[in-house]
Amino acid sequence: MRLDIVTIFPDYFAPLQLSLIGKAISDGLLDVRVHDLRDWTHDRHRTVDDTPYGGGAGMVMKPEPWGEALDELLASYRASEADADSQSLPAARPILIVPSPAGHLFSQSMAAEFAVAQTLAFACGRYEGIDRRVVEWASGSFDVREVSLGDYVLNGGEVAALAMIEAIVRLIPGVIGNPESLLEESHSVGSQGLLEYPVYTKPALWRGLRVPDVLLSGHHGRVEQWRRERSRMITEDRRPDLLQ
Ligand code: JFB
Repeated sequence: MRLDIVTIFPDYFAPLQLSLIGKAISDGLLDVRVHDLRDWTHDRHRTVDDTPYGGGAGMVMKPEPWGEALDELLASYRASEADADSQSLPAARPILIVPSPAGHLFSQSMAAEFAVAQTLAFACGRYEGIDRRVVEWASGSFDVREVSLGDYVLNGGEVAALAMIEAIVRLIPGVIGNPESLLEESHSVGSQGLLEYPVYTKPALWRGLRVPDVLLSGHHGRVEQWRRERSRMITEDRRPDLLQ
């Protein structure tokens, strides 16, 4: 997968070099390119924002640097399309994810959909957001998806993009050592809409707290039943909406 990120804060994405995602990059499963939006400004102050038409508080991201940044991504995609081309396949439209508090709610099924994309880009806004015409224009060349991480307010798209990228990349085949573990997780297809059961490891007695006996019994059937029960109890308590 090729993953491009456009932001005025490239440093936010330094953690992508770590752990599982860093390994996916060094294994060649993932090609991440982080771009500074200010590289596509032309004034002395590298200005990316301006006052909103119609008035109101805050600033809005100017369309011109975004237009030039996305033009350059598209040109770079075309330059590396030799790949799909050599198999005489039409290149799929690149996906442009625009984190937004007004977006569709991000979900595990979206992560799974994005994980099979060949080309993903993130447009991380700041201030009060990006001039609307950028998304309008980009829709001519990209499959544009405006997505929200959740119902709370962030200062920009960067933290949302990082979370989405982690959820997406761990689903790319080969990124996670044991793919069976993916199926049992909360919110995965195999979880049957339940949250995960509690987990324990050694020692069996710690600070006066014992691991439930059933988990030490070696009785696989009873372990399974206990885990299902606990999953259901926890889901009923914390996320009754998932049981509907
Ligand atoms: C995403 C952003 C802002 C307007 C602008 C760009 N779940 C989420 N909450 N907030 C964001 C998000 C996601 N995804 C988010 C992009 C931008 C917030 N801002 C700041 C906050 C409120 N209204 C600018």
